[in-house]
Amino acid sequence: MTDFFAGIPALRYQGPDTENEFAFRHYNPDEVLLGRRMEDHLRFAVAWWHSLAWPGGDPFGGQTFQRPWFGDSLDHARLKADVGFALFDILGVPFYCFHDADIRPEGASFAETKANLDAMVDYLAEKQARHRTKLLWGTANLFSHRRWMAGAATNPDPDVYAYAAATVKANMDATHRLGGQNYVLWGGREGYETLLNTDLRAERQHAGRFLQQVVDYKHRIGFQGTILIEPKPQEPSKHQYDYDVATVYGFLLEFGLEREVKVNIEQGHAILAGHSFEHEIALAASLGIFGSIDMNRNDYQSGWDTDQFPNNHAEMALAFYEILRAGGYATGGTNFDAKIRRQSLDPADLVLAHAGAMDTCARALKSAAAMLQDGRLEALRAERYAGWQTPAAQAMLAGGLEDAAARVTAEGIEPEPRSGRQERLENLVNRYV
Ligand code: XUL
Ligand code: CO
Repeated sequence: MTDFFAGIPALRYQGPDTENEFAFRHYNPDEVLLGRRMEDHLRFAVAWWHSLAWPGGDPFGGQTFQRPWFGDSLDHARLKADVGFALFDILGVPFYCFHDADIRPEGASFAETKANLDAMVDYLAEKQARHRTKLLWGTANLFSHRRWMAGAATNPDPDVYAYAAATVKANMDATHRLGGQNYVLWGGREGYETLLNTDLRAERQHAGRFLQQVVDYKHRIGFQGTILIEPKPQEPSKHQYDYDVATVYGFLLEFGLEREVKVNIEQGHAILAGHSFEHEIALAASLGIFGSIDMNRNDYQSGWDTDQFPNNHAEMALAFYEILRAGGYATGGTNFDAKIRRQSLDPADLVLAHAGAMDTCARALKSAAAMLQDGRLEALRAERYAGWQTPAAQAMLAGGLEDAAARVTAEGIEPEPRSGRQERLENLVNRYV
């Protein structure tokens, strides 16, 4: 048991005008939008690593948080889980996500580490049975320990590949046992620091084979969840192989996995790759690989992966618009891969960071649903491409280059440019956010 959140009530929806700090202003789980409950649209998840395991360090200083569950024993790990589920109850979130390293102490050997993981999976299974919060996804931390410094599946040392295989297998088993709806692979060290010591071809081949083995194992154990790759261009590596959605899609095609693996898109990673969040979501949806999102924001001045809680609903409305256009989540969800700032010491800071983020997402979702329901944006988009509905236009795609070329003289074509109407569309969006 834990009294860490003593005095903090379970949060309820009280509407936009409430003066109560410990209430939702926009997140109303049972409100129906486009035929779906808000909770089922948003599928919020708390990230174990940032909210429960992160000590508050930055490159210039170490731990700022003093949590009673920080320590290396299984008792500490169980207390952390108690606090975690107390937080989930207060927030009323349907899901959580974890890395193995977040939930169990590291052992002196692989066997000891695995035994610790198994003990914690038993404990989490009991917790899940008594609370409503379930597992959105599990993953293996293949980046913090020094053994992974030169990569996991892409490590020049085959023994590290074996260790990565054993670790991922253990985590897929754990995720399967806990009824996880997805399994995520984020290749934080699957990249390089310097090309001067890197065999790019071999590393990419090994990463591709590893992913094939993961997919194969998924089918053999009957795991029904989705395998997700989380793209990120750099940090910690100078260059990471899963740079962005387009790069991951090319990689999946190369290894015949484009129907087996989808993407978990993180806001901050999209920005680091020089894209907008909504671009990455729209591209993934158009390629049929949209899976889930890690919701956060970066500090736009620092230009680095600061993993802050989202608080700009107008910006996020465009992301949720793309998610709704894609038909919403299937097994995915909105995971808060976000950490409170290192000066935010109080238990209330942790609760209210999530509450504000949930409200911001809910407000964005409402705007996005209204824009979609209104239909004008989609009508204008369709109008822009209407010329392609004619038989002559379709025939060009079926024929050769010379057939398309012949139309110019046969029909006396001289294209007349038309307005893209960008500002008018932006004005339309602003009516809803
Ligand atoms: C790192 C990151 C990870 C993944 C899971 O930038 O986003 O926390 O989400 O390994
Ligand atoms: Co992430």
